[in-house]
Amino acid sequence: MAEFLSGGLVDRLARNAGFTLAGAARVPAADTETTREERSRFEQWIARGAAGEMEYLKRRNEDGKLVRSSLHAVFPWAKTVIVCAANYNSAQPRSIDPAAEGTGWIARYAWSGNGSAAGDDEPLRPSDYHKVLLKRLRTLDATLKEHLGEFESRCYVDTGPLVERVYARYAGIGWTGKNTCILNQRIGSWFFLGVIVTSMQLAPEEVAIAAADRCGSCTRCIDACPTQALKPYEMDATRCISYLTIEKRGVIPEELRAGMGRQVFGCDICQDVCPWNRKAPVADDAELMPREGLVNPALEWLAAMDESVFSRWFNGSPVARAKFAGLRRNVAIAMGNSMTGRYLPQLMAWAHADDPVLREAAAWAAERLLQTQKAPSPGQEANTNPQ
Ligand code: B12
Ligand code: SF4
Ligand code: SF4
Repeated sequence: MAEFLSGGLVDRLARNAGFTLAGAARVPAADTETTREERSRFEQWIARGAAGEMEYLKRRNEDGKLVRSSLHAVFPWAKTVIVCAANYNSAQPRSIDPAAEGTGWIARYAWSGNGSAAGDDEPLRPSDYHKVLLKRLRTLDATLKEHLGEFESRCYVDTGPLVERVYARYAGIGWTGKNTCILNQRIGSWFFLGVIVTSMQLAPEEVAIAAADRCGSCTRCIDACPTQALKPYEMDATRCISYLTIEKRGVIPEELRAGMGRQVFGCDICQDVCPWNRKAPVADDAELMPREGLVNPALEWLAAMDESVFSRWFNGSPVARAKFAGLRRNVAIAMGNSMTGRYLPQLMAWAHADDPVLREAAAWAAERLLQTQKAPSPGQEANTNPQ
């Protein structure tokens, strides 16, 4: 068995496995200044209530330590974390670009479809980055073992006992932006992260060079956030539209609804305004291809979906996490923010729905429309979407 892991080998094999970038970082000793600082950032963030109802982030082990800041406790053998990034950028418009009237916004990361599994004239089947990246991580893990011999390892996309973005920074993938995303000078921030925790030592001469913080005096993301969820390098997730539309179940606090605008699943605004994403390269990835119907989807099309159409479109897609009920609640709020009176009949119908959350959101939205609606321009037609 080889004694050390080399960054060059990781990079080469990670690219062969389908990643855009990869790096490796030593797991720092349990009680250094750096680990203490990172741990206390995470603990304070949880203690402030910034994680909202995301209970999985708050899980503690039997010693009462937060699982996500206890890599040493969970895997005492862990020496190196390999961090891999997969670009999901596409040539489609941004959420902040002018869009057809009556359209909502689904976050870019959730458009993905599998081009390699579709026939020429068939629509793309949904794909989910968790599955796509995990498969690639396992391929990388197996090929590393072919080269180096057996070692302990665990592959994770989102679910490991670590904050992936912390290790992404240690591994030189990028810097932590003021919007809290990891940014890479060459490819911006439209990428997913996946990690392999390993028992292999990184060669002594291979210290990843941490990327310099290139946010400078820019504050565009903070200024653009419609719900004031950001302070520099820190997010209050309970105010973030991504949290509200994807993770939050039940009623969305009323004071945040107007800021949600037309976002019906996730939010891209603080990345869309980022100057480092202006020239971000477009991905060439058959498993993460944008599904056209999901770019600027018509609110009427989303509202008309029943559960079986929702399943056809979103089973196996990140959008499934919001569930049918969550997406309809979000569409009702986006309709309320549209200033378009033609949604009133739909909202009135939903105001009598069985689901109390939908009823409440629809009643709020109808009331808002009555106060804010623009008169329809002559000949204005309903925007009913795609397929
Ligand atoms: C929970 C979660 C969310 C929550 C909370 C987000 C948040 N900022 O924490 C919500 C639902 C809001 C969310 C939204 C999104 N998410 Co998310 N999310 C996660 C998840 C599962 C955990 C994140 C976490 O632990 N947060 C806790 C906080 C405290 O961590 P943190 O902000 O990263 O801060 C730590 C460090 O960065 C450091 N730190 C913070 N500030 C500073 C400043 C300095 C100077 C220093 C030195 C250190 C430092 O200390 C903190 C504590 O350790 C990760 C996957 C994972 N396992 O890590 C994906 C992840 C972060 N999300 C991702 C994505 C793509 C998104 C969205 C773009 C989706 C969308 N379009 O709607 C948005 C982006 C919103 C944004 N501006 O971050 C990607 C990010 C990729 C990238 N390039 O950064 C990840 C890594 C998923 C993945 N596997 O690819 N997400
Ligand atoms: S994702 Fe949207 S709501 Fe969340 S911090 Fe960024 S701009 Fe604000
Ligand atoms: S918008 Fe500006 S401050 Fe925000 S992450 Fe990008 S460069 Fe940094």
